[in-house]
Amino acid sequence: LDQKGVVVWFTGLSGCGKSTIANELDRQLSELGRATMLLDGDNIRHGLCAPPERLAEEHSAEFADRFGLGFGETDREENIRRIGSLAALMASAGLITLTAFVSPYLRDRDRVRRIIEAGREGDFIEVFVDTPLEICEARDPKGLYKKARAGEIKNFTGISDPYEAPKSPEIHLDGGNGQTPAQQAAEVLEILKNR
Ligand code: GGZ
Repeated sequence: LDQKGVVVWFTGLSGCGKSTIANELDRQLSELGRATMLLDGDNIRHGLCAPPERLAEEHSAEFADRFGLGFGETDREENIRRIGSLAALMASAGLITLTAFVSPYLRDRDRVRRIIEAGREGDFIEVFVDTPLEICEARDPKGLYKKARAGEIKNFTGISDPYEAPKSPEIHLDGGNGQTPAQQAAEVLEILKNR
């Protein structure tokens, strides 16, 4: 591949737009002929990091217990560890690797950063999609905030679970300023081009 791999790590609340922006950026990069890989809940939480309910159906209760990942602190930690390792491998193969996970804990994100930057300084680009909770909750595309408010979902980020905002992300997108996902993706693309 005639390109250098990199990990572009989107983080933010559920409904902040990170997955939409990452998908749009993926499309823009592909148009430029770049080889990319996008990791998000849609392809990761169905397989590599499937929740216990799913593994119980596919395998057994015991298997689900041992390997299933939910949304408690240690399950999120392991989720991010697996995704980080996968992203590091993909970047080392030269892919522009985009990830879109809530990844609410500073420590977990910094651990991924250290692993990726160990071999390749500057190859971890953290993108904080900073959309106010009120906006995310008003969007509520899957009705999850409503359920969380009603107590039907435990450990819901922003409602009953913490979100630790990045202190010095490489890119800080203001999700409350009316920009479209395409414009936000274009902003990230410009920064990638300049690197
Ligand atoms: C946060 C949850 C939860 C809880 C289910 N807390 O908007 P979505 O639906 O598509 O994105 C959220 C996704 C979060 O999974 P991640 O793998 O990104 O989380 S983490 O990085 O923290 O491990 C949301 C849905 O799954 N979801 N329950 N309790 N989001």
